[in-house]
Amino acid sequence: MRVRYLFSSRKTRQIDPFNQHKIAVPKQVSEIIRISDVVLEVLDARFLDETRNKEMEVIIKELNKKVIYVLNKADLVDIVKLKEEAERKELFPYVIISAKKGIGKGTLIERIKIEAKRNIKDKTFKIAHIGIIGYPNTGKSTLINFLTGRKAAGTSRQAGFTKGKKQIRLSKGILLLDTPGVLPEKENSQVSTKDLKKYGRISVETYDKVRDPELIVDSLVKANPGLFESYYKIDARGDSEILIEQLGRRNHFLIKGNLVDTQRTSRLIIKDWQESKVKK
Ligand SMILES: Nc1nc2c(ncn2[C@@H]2O[C@H](COP(=O)(O)OP(=O)(O)OP(=O)(O)O)[C@@H](O)[C@H]2O)c(=O)[nH]1
Ligand SMILES: [Mg+2]
Repeated sequence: MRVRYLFSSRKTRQIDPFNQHKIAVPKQVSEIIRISDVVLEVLDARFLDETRNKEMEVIIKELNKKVIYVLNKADLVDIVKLKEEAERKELFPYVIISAKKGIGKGTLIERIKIEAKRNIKDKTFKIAHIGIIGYPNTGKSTLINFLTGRKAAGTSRQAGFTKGKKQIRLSKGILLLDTPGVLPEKENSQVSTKDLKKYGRISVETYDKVRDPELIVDSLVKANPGLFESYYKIDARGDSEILIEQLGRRNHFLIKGNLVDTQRTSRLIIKDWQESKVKK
């Protein structure tokens, strides 16, 4: 028999049973996973491995919830290659979308409906709760707006924009639950230089907020030989200091003593990378 879902706020599950504002973000997100019937894990299509939160996936598994991998920002990659990668990595089920450019809405809604019907735990609620989780800045809130066709969730270029939980009705019987982006606890508690480089590379920290921008530029330049040199048309031969020096001078990013403002120039390079102007 087809299950019919009715929407009414009385019938939605209690999300805030304790003083949620006093609870750390990862706890809030695990609470969302607990009350969800289906979880959308939003990944950045450019960085599938790096934006998977394995800790959250363990929680999802323990709570026996269904996960759908939502590969967002597909406008920034080759979709054929992305598909191959998702198959190779067995990210099943996955849906490829671009929340910003409007790709994949029908497929995703269809998949949500299928999994919601299959996985709704407590039939008395008759409303499928769809938790949306992921690393900061992967496009969770943009996704909600894309799906609902409304500016229901706040979005920002800044990572870490969504602070609390928010529930938005997608349709009769389907409730979307937005969450703040979370990093695995082990990355969050002791941030290493390696993590900082990763955050810059995958936009968990946006260019204006990254700590040690010169270090991040250096790691980006080393990891992508020739890429930045050809984008900026600067012969830096893999030396990030030369790249920063020459680009800063060219853009007149100078400080007292006619020196290049290396911070500002580095942030520009990171911005161009994060916005995929410079890409492989
Ligand atoms: N190119 C591209 N950019 C996107 C896409 N979806 C979201 N973005 C951009 O990514 C940035 C972050 O979007 P949000 O929706 O605020 O991301 P979020 O996951 O809710 O971020 P937090 O709340 O900080 O965890 C914004 O600048 C969006 O415009 C997409 O499909 N393609
Ligand atoms: Mg958000």
